[in-house]
Parts: sequence; C-alpha cells; structure tokens
Amino acid sequence: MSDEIVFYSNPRSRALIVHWMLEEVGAKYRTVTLDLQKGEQRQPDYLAINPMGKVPAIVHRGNVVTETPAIIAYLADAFPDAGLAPAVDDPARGPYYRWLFFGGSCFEPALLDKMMKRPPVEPAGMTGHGSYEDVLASLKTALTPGPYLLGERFSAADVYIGSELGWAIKFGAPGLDTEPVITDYVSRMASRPAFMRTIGQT
Ligand SMILES: N[C@@H](CCC(=O)N[C@@H](CS)C(=O)NCC(=O)O)C(=O)O
Repeated sequence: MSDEIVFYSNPRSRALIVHWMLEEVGAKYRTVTLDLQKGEQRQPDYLAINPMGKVPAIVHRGNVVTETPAIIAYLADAFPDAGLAPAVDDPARGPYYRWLFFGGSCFEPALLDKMMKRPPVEPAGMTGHGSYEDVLASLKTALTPGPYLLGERFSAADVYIGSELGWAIKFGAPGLDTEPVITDYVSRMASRPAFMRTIGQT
C-alpha cells in the first residue's frame, strides 16, 4: 500500500493548517484541490470521503481522517521522528491534548461567535466554549512565559492554535494585536521554515 498521503485541500481554507503540518512532519503527499465555489466538495466522490462536504481531509494507508485537529494529531503520531507529539507516557502529553482540543472545542467557536457578532447563548454556563474573553485569557496564560504552549517544546498543538491565532489577527478579531504575548507567538510561528514553505515564501 502506498505511503503517500492524499491531501484534499483548498488554499483559502482551514486546509492551510494541515498543509503546514504536512510540511512540518516531512510527509510525502499529493494535493487534490477542490473548488469550493463550484461545489466540488459536495460531489458524490468527495462526500464518500467526508460526508460533511468540507476540507481538509487526508487519506493515508487507506485511512480517512477529517477534522483539522484530528488530522494534526494523526500526522504527529504517524510521523514520530518529527517530534511534534509528546509520547503517551510523557507528562507533556496531557497539556498537548488539552491545547489541541481547546483549539477546536473552545477557541474556534468562541472566535466565530465574536467575529459573527452572535448574541451570547443563555444560560452562559451551558456554552461549552465559554466566552471569547475567557478563551483569550486562558491562551495568554498558556503562552506565558512561552515560547510555546508546552513551554520550551514546539508541538502539533502550536500548529493548530498558532494558525487560528494568526487567522484571527489577520481578520481583526478583537483583543489580539495589542497583546505582545500573542503577537510574538504568531510571529514565531510564521517564521518557521515549514510555515513559510506552505505560504510559498521560501
Ligand atoms: N470542523 C472542520 C471544519 C472544516 C471547514 O469548515 N471547512 C470549510 C473551509 S475552511 C469548508 O470546507 N467549507 C465548504 C462547505 O462547507 O461547503 C475542521 O476543523 O476541519
């Protein structure tokens, strides 16, 4: 069975996060670009891969993986030589999972609430992702003193959270570009060679 990863992507989407991760781990991959405007993500061939009709998705050794943080976690484990996931018995495995899941379950929905100006859901305690302000405060604490979410160690969680923070700053999410702990972190991420390859700056 081929070891090549098939990467279903669109360059103007969350697939960029997976693209960066593929470059970080040094995977051999082939990109299939879907035209989202033309609805290629809704064609039967692709719905057989991801019934959600969304990118990104990967197929590796016959395994389909969808959902950006799941793909990131899968690649970190599939390419252990890249050292982007602490081992299961490493004390850093807990914080690693914590921030990887926090990205998808708290940061992203809180950010979208804020950007879309959605009214707060009542009762507030039922909202699993809490408030945007609490999410940002948690991330600032996690990144202090840094330089990474796991302290001195760069991990796949940084690929996910770093990408989302970079996106959030680019699109003017409040409370970010005035916070050096956040802006320095995002700059650190953007200077990684794998990230620069992803955005075509090398
Ligand atoms: N929960 C998914 C979200 C993926 C997603 O929303 N992808 C968007 C692009 S960023 C998409 O494919 N949209 C096309 C559509 O829904 O028709 C993940 O984390 O990967």
